[in-house]
Amino acid sequence: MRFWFATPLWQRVIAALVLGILVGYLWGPGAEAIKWIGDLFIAAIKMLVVPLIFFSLVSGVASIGDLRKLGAVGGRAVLLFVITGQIAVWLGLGLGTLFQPGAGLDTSTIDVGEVPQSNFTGWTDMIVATVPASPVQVMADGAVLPLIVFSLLIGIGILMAKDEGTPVARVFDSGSVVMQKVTAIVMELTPFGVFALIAWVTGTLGIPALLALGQVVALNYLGCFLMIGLVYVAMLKFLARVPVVAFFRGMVDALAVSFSTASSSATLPVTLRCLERNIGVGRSVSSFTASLGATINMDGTAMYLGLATLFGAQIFGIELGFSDYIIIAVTATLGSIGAAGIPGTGLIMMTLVMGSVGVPLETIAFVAGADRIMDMMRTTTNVTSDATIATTVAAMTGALDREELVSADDV
Ligand code: DAS
Repeated sequence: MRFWFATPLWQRVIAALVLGILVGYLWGPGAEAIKWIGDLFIAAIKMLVVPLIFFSLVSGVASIGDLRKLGAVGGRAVLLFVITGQIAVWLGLGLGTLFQPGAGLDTSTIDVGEVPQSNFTGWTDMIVATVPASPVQVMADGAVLPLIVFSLLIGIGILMAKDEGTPVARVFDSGSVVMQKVTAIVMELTPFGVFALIAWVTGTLGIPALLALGQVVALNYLGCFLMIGLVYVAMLKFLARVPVVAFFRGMVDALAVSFSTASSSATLPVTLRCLERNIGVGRSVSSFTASLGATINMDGTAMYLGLATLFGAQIFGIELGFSDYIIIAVTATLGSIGAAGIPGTGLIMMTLVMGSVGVPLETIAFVAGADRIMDMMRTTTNVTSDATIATTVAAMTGALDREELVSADDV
C-alpha cells in the first residue's frame, strides 16, 4: 500500500495502461465484464464538472481584487485570451478533420446505449439559455454556459461588494481548494478506470483502437507545438517585440514544471517568478494576467477538447455539421475557461463538450489511458500562453523592463 502511494500517480496510470492492454488482448471481448469499473470512473469525473467550474471561476474572478484592474490590463489580457483560445479550438477541430484519427474503426460491437442527442435548438434559444433563470436547475442539468455566466456574475458581484464581499470571496477561495482536493481524490481512481477501460477497448476492438489512440496523442502534441511555434512566437515577435529565444530561456523553469506537474496552478508561482525576474514583466501585470490566465486561459486544453470530440464522433460514426463545430468551439472554450489548472481537468471537461453534440462518453475509454501524457503538453501550452499574453500586455502598457529580458540571455 505504501509503495502504491509512493509511486507518482502518472506512473501508476501508465502501468495500468500497459497492464490493461495486455489483459484486454488476452481476455478479448470478455473484458466487457470489467467495463463497469470504467463507467464508475467516468461518472466520478462527470460529478466534478459543475462544482469545479463554479468554485474555480468565482474565486478566479474574485482574486482580481479590484474591478478597475479589468481596465487597460484586464481588457487587453481577456481579449488575447479569447483570440488565442479561438485559434486553439479551431486548430484542434482542423487537425481532427484533416487527419480523421477515429475514422475507419469498426465499433459496431460496442453498445453505447442511449447516445445523448445534441441539445441544440437554434442560436436564439442558445443565447436566451445563457441566462441562468434557475441557477440551481442549471447546476442540476450541468448546463455549462449559464453556469459560467452565473459564476462570472457572482465573481464580479464580490468585486463590486468590496469589503462586504471579502467573507464570500474567502468561501469560494477555500471552496476552490476543496474542489481541487476532491478532484485529486477522484484522480486516484484513474489507474483503476484506465485499466478497465483500455482492457475493454483492446479486448473489443484490438490493436486498431490502440493505433487510433496513438494518432490522437501525436495530434495533441502537434497541435500544442503549432500553438507555441506559430501563435505565441508570432505574438512575441510582432506584438510584444521581444527576442523569442531569450523569452523561452527566461521561462524554461516554468515550462519544465508545467510539463512535469501537468498543473497550471501548481506552476503559477514559478511562472510569476520567471515573468518578473527573467522577462521583466511588472508585478501588477504579471500577477493579474498570469493568475487569471491560469484559471481561465487554457489554449492547450481548448485545442484538445476540439480534437478529442471529433475523434469520438469519428469512432462512433456521428455525423457532425458546421453548427455542431460551432457548438464544440463554444463549449470547448467554455470548458477551457471553467477548467481548473489541475491534472486531468481536460479529461473532465471532455464530458461536457461531447455531451453537447451527442458524442458518446465511451470515447473517454479510448483516451483516458494516455491522458496524462497528453495533459503534460497541454499544460505546457497553457502556461506558455499565459506567459506570452502577460509579456504582450506588459509591452503594450509600458510595464515591460526590456533590459531585464536581454539579461535573460545569461539565465
Ligand atoms: N492540466 C490542465 C492544466 O493544469 C490542462 C488540462 O488538463 O488540459 O492546465
